Amino acid sequence: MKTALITGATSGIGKFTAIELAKHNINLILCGRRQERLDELQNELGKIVNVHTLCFDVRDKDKVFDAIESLTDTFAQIDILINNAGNAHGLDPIQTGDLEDWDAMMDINVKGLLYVSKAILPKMIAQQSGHIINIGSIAGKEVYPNGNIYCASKHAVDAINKGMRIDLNPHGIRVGAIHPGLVETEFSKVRFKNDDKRADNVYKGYDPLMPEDIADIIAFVVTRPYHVNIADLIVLPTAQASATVLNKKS
Ligand code: NDP
Ligand code: 8X3
Repeated sequence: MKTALITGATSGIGKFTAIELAKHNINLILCGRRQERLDELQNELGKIVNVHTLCFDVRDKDKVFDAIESLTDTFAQIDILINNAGNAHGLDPIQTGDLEDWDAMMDINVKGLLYVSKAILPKMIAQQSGHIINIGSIAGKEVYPNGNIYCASKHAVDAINKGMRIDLNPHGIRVGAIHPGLVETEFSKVRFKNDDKRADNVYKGYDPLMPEDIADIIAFVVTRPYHVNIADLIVLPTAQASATVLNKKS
């Protein structure tokens, strides 16, 4: 049985990926900052597969390395890494953007992804196998008004994904990214700092992607035969044609 480590498993895409991978008999290491949510998921999915939880903030370098080093026995080997933890913080023009929002996006979406990957890579290199899926965004392929730093962070993920694939090529490690468009999760609630009305409005007037849609695609990607690596995938709701073109009815 394979083991997958999923960052950002407490909500949205990460949570539904955990549920989907359990259905495929993949053991799980679930990560996030909200321990009670990790516990709930462990109770539910632990009936199907082995589940271990790690509670840490991806921004905290020491905690990241301690958490990965603490893995023993059945959880010592990590076959699949889903680098999913991340969020947008704010949606402001660059001239009025909040420095704390900028720090959060660069520290979580870029540096956090790097710390987790750096901690896990020695295991995959020793195994001479592994599969890394980096969750980017349409914001990593295009830039939209007021998206500035979030888009920069996701463009960085796009570049890191490509760089990882090149550098890890001699070690037999598969690397690929999935770049979703609009997915209805807690994403907009975080971006708009718990302004629920503004957040809900993002997903009104069309059918957005649901986290289950991305989870389903991740399960497809990780269950391909070893010689198949899905390297780069953009997934949009049908109503969305690009980062800025959305067929919204209201
Ligand atoms: P959610 O807000 O629902 O989930 C975000 C997850 O990231 C949570 O589990 C959260 O866990 C975790 N997370 C956030 N900050 C940290 C941190 N500092 N340390 C550890 N974990 C953290 O959003 P989504 O599911 O939508 O987002 C998942 C990924 O998908 C992100 O990388 C996002 O950029 C990307 N994405 C989302 C899209 C969308 O429209 N929703 C579209 C394209 C990409 P906790 O708070 O418990 O730590
Ligand atoms: C999330 C999608 O369009 O809000 O990455 O940037 S978007």
